[in-house]
Amino acid sequence: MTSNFDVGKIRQDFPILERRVHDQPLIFLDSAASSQKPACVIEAMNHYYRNTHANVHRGVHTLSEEATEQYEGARKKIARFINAKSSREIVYTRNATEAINLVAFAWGRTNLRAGDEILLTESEHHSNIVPWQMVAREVGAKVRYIPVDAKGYLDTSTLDTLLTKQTKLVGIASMSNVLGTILPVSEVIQQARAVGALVLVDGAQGVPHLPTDVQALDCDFMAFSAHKMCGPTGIGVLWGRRELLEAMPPFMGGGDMIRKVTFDGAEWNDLPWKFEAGTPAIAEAIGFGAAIDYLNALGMSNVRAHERDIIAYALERLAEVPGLTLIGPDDPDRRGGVATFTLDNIHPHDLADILDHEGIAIRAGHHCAQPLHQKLGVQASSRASFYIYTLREEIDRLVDGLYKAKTIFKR
Ligand code: C6P
Repeated sequence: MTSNFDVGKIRQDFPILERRVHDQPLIFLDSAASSQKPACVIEAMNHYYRNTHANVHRGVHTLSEEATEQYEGARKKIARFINAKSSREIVYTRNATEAINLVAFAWGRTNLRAGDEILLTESEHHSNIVPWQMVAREVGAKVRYIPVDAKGYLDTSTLDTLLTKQTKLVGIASMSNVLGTILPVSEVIQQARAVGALVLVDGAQGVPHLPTDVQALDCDFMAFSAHKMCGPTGIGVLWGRRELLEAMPPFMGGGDMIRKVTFDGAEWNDLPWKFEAGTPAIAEAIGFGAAIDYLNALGMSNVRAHERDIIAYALERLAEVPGLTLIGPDDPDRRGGVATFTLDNIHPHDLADILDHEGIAIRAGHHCAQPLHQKLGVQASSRASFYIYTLREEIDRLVDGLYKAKTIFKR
């Protein structure tokens, strides 16, 4: 690995990795669900609550001014992290899910009409399917899907027929949380542009693991969550092109999102506060800012290089296990740090339970992607997912655990 990417040193930044589970050292292979937090993020939030807590944008006293400065400072860090043109384009939400719902309802209700089409991929998370189904039902629009092939790659040859004048928005994840596939987002954006469709990128998995540049990508919206990228739960981001956000009505009404209110009506605040009704997640925004500083110090290209190494190793080691079927691409250049599989006919929940007794945390189930599982013809799967602190030795321990499960089930 590159000199400033020392996994052993990185692990020392994560207090939880010292934990034991069932008297075994913790092997945390569930970072795609939520990553662990470095001490600097925990400390930033702790410091804020001990020293600076007050509501933001409201008081003229010192604490409120300091809290506002830190809250807005984090927004600037996030803007630079994804190369947004302006921090005005960074809307704080609760998570990626809320960010997508914001677009589906604030943009969708205003701009979608009966007969319009929303084009998604078959590998989307429920968060990038259900809000669109809801708004489509409301306005009479139709949701269509770009197929995923047997290897887990997006079948872009279908775009010529699927993208039509009716397509108003394309929703695509930059990385699949099940297949691990790094999706050809640029190609999809270029083709969507040709029919005048907007593109929303679900960056919940992509932003934590890959360098992200919204201007170079030329998308219209991007949604992501802090908790999958070393930050706290309870805060996420909707990035949107300024002109689109300006034209959208607010999603929720209340304090902070208004400029003026009378008994008869209200005028909206400027961006991004127009979309941030009520007291926001202040400590969480500050924690998110600290997470961004942490990832920047590591370098996102180094993060990706490390994960490429780990997934390549995992694919190789898992393929050795008899009865194990890997789901998703076998090319580590096109796959993030997510290894999903089935093992014989052991139920993924039983497998996860056995591994838990070995101190190994994996996720089992449909991973909030039921339509994709239906397409793949499996009810549920097991998923090991990796991050900056994952060691090759942990993959070895996972493989040992899988053999143990096979012995228990006499397979
Ligand atoms: N996937 C997983 O274990 P939230 O819950 O809003 O932070 O993120 C939603 C979401 C959206 N898109 C993708 C591609 C995702 O992977 C997720 C979250 C977690 O795979 C929890 S279900």
